[in-house]
Amino acid sequence: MSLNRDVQELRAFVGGEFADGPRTFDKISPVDGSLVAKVHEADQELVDRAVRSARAALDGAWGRTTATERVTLLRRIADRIEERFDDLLAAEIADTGKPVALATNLDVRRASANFRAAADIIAGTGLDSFLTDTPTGQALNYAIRKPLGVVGVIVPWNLPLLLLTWKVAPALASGNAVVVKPSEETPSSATLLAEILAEAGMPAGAFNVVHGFGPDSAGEFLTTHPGVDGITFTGESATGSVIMRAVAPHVRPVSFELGGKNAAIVFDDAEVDRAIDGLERSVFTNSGQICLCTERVYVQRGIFDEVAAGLAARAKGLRFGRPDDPATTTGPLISHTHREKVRSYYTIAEQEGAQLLAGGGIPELGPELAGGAWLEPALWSGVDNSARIVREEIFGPVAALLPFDTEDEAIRLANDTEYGLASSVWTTNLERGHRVAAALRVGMSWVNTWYLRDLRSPFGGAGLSGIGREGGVHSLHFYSEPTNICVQL
Ligand code: NAD
Ligand code: 6OD
Repeated sequence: MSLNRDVQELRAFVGGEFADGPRTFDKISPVDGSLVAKVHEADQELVDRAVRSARAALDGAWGRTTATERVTLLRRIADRIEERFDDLLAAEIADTGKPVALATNLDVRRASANFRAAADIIAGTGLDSFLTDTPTGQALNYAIRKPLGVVGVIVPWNLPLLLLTWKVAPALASGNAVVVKPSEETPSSATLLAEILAEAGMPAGAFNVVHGFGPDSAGEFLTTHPGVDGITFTGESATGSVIMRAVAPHVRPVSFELGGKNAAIVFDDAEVDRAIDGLERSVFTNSGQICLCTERVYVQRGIFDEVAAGLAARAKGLRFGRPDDPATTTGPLISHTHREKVRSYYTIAEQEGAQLLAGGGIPELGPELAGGAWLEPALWSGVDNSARIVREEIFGPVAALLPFDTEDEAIRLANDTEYGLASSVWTTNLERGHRVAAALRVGMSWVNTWYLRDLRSPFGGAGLSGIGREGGVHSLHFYSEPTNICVQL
């Protein structure tokens, strides 16, 4: 496949048609600094049109579809995504610079899988009904699920298509109309998805896209819009807090998948090579830009040096390069701004007296890639849980390694955070694996693996890492509301 693309012009998609915004902004490639796209930024008026189009779709043909019709449509969308696989892949890579193997196996594959999973859940969901004894006989109770209405979907840049479809598929399956705002850093695949959904037969207005930024732009216009019935958001915890305040005047429900400072715990009974393989994936995949990535590694003291040396060797073995080079394992960070944020923690680590085990610089990649947002990973030791590099989400290819002696201490250290998204536990003692996984205050805990997904499982975080769960029936619980009907028999 060729990853060479012309500079694109990306418009909003409103009421079944592409629409211009009043001005455009530039999307720049993180690989080499070249121009990827001119993106039409939505103003208040365009967001308002999108919300009104979504409402009109609910009041019209889309609102009258049966669950069975939606199941058929969602499966057709999944087929169309597979037919347009290469186009989506090129769009995703142009925006993010991630290596082709990663974008293929993680991002784009999950787009069709998300639609199929949502269709399967709706197809398999029945009514909850039961009989209630009353003084005058029995009553039949049942609940019907109704869509929330117009759902605002706001997503980040790290897994753009995966996270967008993760939310849009169950929202549409439940009968909602959506207005989505992709990240300003990754506008391409959402725009292509609009085209694909329309081709698959999605009625006009049921799926709308508005591009732009957060404050005083499309994001804020969407979250403050009185015509939006609920917001599902993935992004930073601080942004989640702003969005909570924005929806408060209209008392709208939110589903939040936010930041993390995820711990891995490696016990001295672990298969060490397997644990190092897992740590390599969980620290460096997507250059550490996955909310589930590990940034704190607690290692039992007896194997600390072995694990630290093993992971440092893996860091040194990462291959930077063009995304379409099959030998590339590691892409750039999403932007220069983000690289500077991550790099500021390299300085903080030095100030905190951390020992650098590997990386820590900017790789020399030659003139072709000189304009990109490239950064070596960094692994640190020699700090305790009070260090900023151990407490704050960095969202880059980084981890601090800390020793522990006992199981209780490992649990205490891992839980000593305001975040609560994910964890991984490495041990051959399965009783311990279950016990420790259950004791961690997180939404997801893996044992002897990392980021292994079954799309029916609940996904989300505790504390600063989010509100609510999505995935399988958990998504349906957010995207629809039950009405209980009680009939005296
Ligand atoms: P971000 O919060 O800066 O932006 C996310 C989205 O929100 C973007 O589309 C942005 O334009 C929009 N936005 C920003 N300010 C807004 C506002 N005031 N009102 C409305 N919308 C606004 O996050 P990011 O930098 O794009 O992504 C990285 C963050 O996302 C990390 O913290 C990461 O942990 C988190 N994340 C969490 C999960 C999860 O499932 N828990 C998944 C992926 C990323
Ligand atoms: O795999 C998923 O379904 C999911 N929501 C992943 C989130 C990753 C965060 O960056």
